Amino acid sequence: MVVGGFLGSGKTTSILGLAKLLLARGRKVGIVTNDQGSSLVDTAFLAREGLPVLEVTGGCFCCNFNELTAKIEELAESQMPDLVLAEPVGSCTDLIATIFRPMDAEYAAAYNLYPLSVLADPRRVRKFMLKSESSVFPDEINYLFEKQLQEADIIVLNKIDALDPDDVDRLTAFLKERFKNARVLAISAKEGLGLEDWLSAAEGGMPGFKSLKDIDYDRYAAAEALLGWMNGTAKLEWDGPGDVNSFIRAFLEELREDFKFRSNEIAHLKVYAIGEEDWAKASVTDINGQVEFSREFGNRTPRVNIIINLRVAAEPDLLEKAVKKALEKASSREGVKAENFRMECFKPGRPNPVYRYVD
Ligand SMILES: Nc1nc2c(ncn2[C@@H]2O[C@H](COP(=O)(O)OP(=O)(O)OP(=O)(O)O)[C@@H](O)[C@H]2O)c(=O)[nH]1
Ligand SMILES: [Mg+2]
Repeated sequence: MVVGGFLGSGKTTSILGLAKLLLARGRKVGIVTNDQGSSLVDTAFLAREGLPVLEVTGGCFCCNFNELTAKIEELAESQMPDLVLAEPVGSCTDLIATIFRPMDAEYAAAYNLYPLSVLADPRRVRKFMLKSESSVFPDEINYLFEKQLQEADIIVLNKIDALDPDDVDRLTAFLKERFKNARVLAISAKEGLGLEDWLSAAEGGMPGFKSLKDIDYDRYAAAEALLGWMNGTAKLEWDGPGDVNSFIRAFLEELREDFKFRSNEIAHLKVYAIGEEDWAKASVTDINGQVEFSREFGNRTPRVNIIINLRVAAEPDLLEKAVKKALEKASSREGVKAENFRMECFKPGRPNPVYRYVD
């Protein structure tokens, strides 16, 4: 079951929700995550939940098709799962032509494919609807977002806990009207609302194999190239017990302010912190949004390791400077030493799928 959707739409949160639902029904699951770089918050987070998770790093599923199928086979052998949930990179599209059709051609005897689900963040849908002036995301990103939804069999409007019912109706009606061949569902991955209906729709459906015949790879590549990627790790040490939550909030808030000042739209800023006995995870998915914790540290602690993953419409060298500055500022304000800091900052290369089947 491939769970796609733009960066920050809630893929990892909903995969965790679906996995828990399946485990409660006595089913076995495996997960494959994916990223353009390495050091992934999502993999660490899902593994910490006790789920069998493998990752495809250094490029998207379509450009690493054989690695994806190798990881699925590895999971099949070691875990014998009933279902493998796969999270493609959030800036990736054309999954039907590059993943579904090749899988169907080569592996039909071994696996069944569930329909392609694509998650949508209400804020992103609204920006797409209104081409809102408050969005500093360029048109190319809207193009990518639209292509992701065009090939979806099931469009899943997520984060409805943050909407009033009228908005849910309005956004759902818009998505149904605009993407007529897709089934549209509304969920809250965070609160576990609507997950059962989504799973039933996926289990009861078949992929429509709606290849994007008219996708313009130059525009797609241009959209991906607008996004800068930063993956990094560091060790934080306090003299005594430190407030990890406060550090994460200060660090992410510093970055948000900086990107807002420069009008660099944020796709997703995420931090995962792990200590000896506890862990925390927090994100920012909107330039005007708040730091949202999926989990906070319960107690103070003297040291943690952190993973930082940022996806922002900015040049990699600007990202690098912004991260160093935010880390320095937040460390000095919170009285913590950041050591062993390593990061990679880059732009994804032009998408170059191993296979592309369009009829
Ligand atoms: N309010 C609300 N927040 C949510 C919901 N689902 C996810 N989020 C939050 O949205 C942010 C992004 O969630 P993720 O699950 O990491 O999103 P993702 O699509 O996997 O992100 P990438 O892997 O970076 O593309 C996190 O702060 C989540 O807690 C939801 O149903 N409601
Ligand atoms: Mg994710």
